[in-house]
Amino acid sequence: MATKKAPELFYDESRFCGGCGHGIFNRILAEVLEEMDIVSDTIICSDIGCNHQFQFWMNVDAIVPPHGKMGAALTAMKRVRPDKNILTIAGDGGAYAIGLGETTSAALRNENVTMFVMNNTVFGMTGGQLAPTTMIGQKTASTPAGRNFVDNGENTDVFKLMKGMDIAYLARTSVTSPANINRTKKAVRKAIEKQQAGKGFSLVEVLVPCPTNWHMSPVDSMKHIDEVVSKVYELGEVIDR
Ligand SMILES: Cc1ncc(C[n+]2csc(CCOP(=O)(O)OP(=O)(O)O)c2C)c(N)n1
Ligand code: SF4
Repeated sequence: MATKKAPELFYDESRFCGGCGHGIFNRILAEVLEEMDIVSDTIICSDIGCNHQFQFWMNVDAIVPPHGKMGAALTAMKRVRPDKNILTIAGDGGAYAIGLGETTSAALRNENVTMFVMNNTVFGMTGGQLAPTTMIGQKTASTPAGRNFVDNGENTDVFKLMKGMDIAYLARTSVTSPANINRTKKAVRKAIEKQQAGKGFSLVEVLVPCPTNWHMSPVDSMKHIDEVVSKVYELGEVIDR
């Protein structure tokens, strides 16, 4: 069987935990950047979180702003360098908790930038605490008995807020099968093309596994996304203008 060559912009091996979804997304993004031939015309703004490590093995221009401030940082980057593709890879904690104001403000202004948000339903890097996306009943390091509505509030589906906004593209995908990886790849490309066409803000949320903090095997983590997480966070394109 022919093996697909790794993207050339990888110069080292990833150090994510085995089965982590961030690694799959790194590969997807690297393939899209190479296929579109835009590696040197792209700057990736990375949030603090496990995902930020891509800079240690991907040969791309990157900036890491303070945690959660990607919406503001992307805005500044695009206004200073409108000639560049300005993207972020962020976690759901960074984009939707501490960064909810920056994320939604950039969307409300329809800034011409692109956000890729990895939703693993926890704060991964800091040990698996409750995130806005943690589902009702889900056990985390800070909710060992499971999230409950009275103490922790409803889980946040940011798409409910964003679907009424005047933005260019909003989609949710996953990485649990070759078909879902292909859908993610198409959504990533489409989001970047929206920016290139000057259409405004795009956000692709990707449901990814965090086997370490979910205390599951990589295989069970993928099943968990298909059987549980994607029932709460529905997959699909919500806005495409
Ligand atoms: C201002 C600030 N507050 C808190 C932290 C601690 N911190 C680092 S990463 C992180 C959360 C990461 O979770 P997420 O964004 O979901 O990304 P993941 O690690 O799951 O990919 C937090 C709270 C920080 N670095 N800076
Ligand atoms: S802690 Fe979770 S999100 Fe972080 S690298 Fe490990 S599996 Fe990935």
